[in-house]
Amino acid sequence: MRIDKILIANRGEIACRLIRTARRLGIATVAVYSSADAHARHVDLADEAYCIGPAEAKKSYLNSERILQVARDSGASAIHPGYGFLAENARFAAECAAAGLIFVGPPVQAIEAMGSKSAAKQIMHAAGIPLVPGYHELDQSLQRLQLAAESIGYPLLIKASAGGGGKGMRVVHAAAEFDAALQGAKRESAAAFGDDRVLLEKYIQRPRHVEIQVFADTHNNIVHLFERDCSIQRRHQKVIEEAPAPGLGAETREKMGATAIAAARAIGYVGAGTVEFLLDRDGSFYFMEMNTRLQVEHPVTEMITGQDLVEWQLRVAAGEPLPCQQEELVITGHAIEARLYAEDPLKNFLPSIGPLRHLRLPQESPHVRVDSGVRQGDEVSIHYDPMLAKLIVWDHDRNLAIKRMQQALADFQVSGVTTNIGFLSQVITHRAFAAAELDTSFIEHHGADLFPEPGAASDRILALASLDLLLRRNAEAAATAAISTDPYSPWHRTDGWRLNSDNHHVLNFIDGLHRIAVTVHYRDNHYVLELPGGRLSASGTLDAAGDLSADLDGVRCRSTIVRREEQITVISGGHSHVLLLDDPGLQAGELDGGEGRLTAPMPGKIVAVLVNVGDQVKRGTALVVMEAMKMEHTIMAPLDGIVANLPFRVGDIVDEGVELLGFEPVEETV
Ligand code: MV4
Repeated sequence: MRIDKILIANRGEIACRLIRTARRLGIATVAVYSSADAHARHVDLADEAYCIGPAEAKKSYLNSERILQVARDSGASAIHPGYGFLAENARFAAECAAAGLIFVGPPVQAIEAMGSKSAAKQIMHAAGIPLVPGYHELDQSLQRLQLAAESIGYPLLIKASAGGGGKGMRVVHAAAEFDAALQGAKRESAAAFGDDRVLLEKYIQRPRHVEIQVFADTHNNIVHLFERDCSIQRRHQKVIEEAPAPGLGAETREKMGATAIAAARAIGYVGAGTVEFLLDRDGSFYFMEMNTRLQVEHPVTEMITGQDLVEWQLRVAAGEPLPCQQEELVITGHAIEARLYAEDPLKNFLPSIGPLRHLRLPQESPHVRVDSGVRQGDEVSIHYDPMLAKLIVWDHDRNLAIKRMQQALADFQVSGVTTNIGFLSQVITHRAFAAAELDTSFIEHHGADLFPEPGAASDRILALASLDLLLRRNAEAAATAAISTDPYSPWHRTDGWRLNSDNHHVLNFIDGLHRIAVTVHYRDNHYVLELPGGRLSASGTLDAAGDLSADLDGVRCRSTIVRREEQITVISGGHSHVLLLDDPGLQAGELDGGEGRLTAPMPGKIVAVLVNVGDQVKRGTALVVMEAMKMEHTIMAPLDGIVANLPFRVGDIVDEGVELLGFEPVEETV
């Protein structure tokens, strides 16, 4: 049955991704959104969009009744659930079918069969799929479980039958611990799932998580599209995924693929599915679970096979045969995916909620793909998973792909929320990752290397922030001069030029709890910065996008500095560091010497006094005009402020460096 219009029952990056393929295939798209997503990217990308409820997922993206209503109202003939939300909800799939809609996913009974992890294992066991040696039977008597434990041997795992994703798992290292561990596991499982049944398994120590992408159509064809290694996880959340699995031999790949196809066939599967295995270090692999949805990490499979898995889904859902046969599928190169999150690795990965004040994505190419659901200015809210985007890279081999990822992470710029970009960079550049020493405890094992202390701002960070400030001030001054009545006024100079003196500025930053003063000395075509670690010569240019190309003591580097009021975020090399500027006078205009005084840059005569003591003036107001070197120079308010005193009258002669008027900045009124 042809699909002319499809409803995307999801949000964020996956909704955008699904729309992209549907549009390419000429299928009209219907987006649904919660009130919190009214301005979200997926709403703009779709041909039409319907609000389905408030931010709370239960009342919007999980509101199947409302979603089906939109399908009717919009005339959609199919629904794609994406992943998460209703993607593996058998009842929703049944409701779609009952409403005469194509549910882009597996048959209802396949979703049901794989929904219970223990039931899934029993089905797979019956189909001859290798399981971890263990006990999955209904007899839960202590005697029977003790007997099973003895035959499995130690260490063994006690798992909650109703559990999944690692919940309710206990490792037992010796027989003496078994009874107590069993009681504890049953108590936990009853509390968490209302079901205290357990299963026992041989404990596979430091396994890898390797999963096979399978695809089945409605004409009994099933293929696999090779494997993905997803061992780099934190608390059962995938962090880095890659394809193919490093070091997986052709024979194991062949066997694992055939096993995954057999698993799919055993449950009459249709559509995109993923069979997850535990891979032991001796090359044995064991069925863990089967996911009946398109996985978050599907892009790495697309990058090494050149296939669009969403196109496959839509074709299969429309009754077409698989686009490829097994022999036509080959692995080309290596792909890696990193999941970029608004979360703070140094606060136990607490979600970082707030506005995306600055967002710049890496340039896409045949080597770099960015699946993102957000745009600059969006708000990362508490309502949904704080994943910002998936960064996927491809190259001819794994080492080259790692380098691509390193660079892409460095080019991914975010300010306004804390992200895990620095953490991801640490993982991807870790020696053990490069050596493909992968297993599910990688992050736990190498944690000390992956969470660098939030060090004080380096001299480099301080130099970049200082240089950015100075260059922006030059640009502002030049712009002011360009519109000034006396553009050549020395007041517009920002090169620190002063008669017979090495003028300098002090920039005060706040870094965490520390105040850091950077003294800036002006030289002909560069600055000399006095930093905590010593002197540094600095020069640079700002491009139209606001990127800084700096030369620090002859070392060139690019960075982006994002300013928001006092806050300065220095983004460089995939890491970002936030400083606060503690020099309001430098926000705009010129308070000479850093002591907050308006002094005469050279000897001259006062020719006009335009304000009175006590006047409250806005930034840029003309205050006093002096004549020097046969030119008039207008002194303007560098900030909103109050004229505190006027020591001179028209006709007075003033020396260089004399304070021309007392000026007290006040909080700028917006
Ligand atoms: C295991 C195991 C070791 N031995 N089973 C974690 C959640 C669920 N996917 C199954 N899990 C495991 N089952 C045996 N017999 C180790 C894990 C495991 C794990 C598996 C895959 C990916 C990440 C993991 C993290 C911790 C533990």
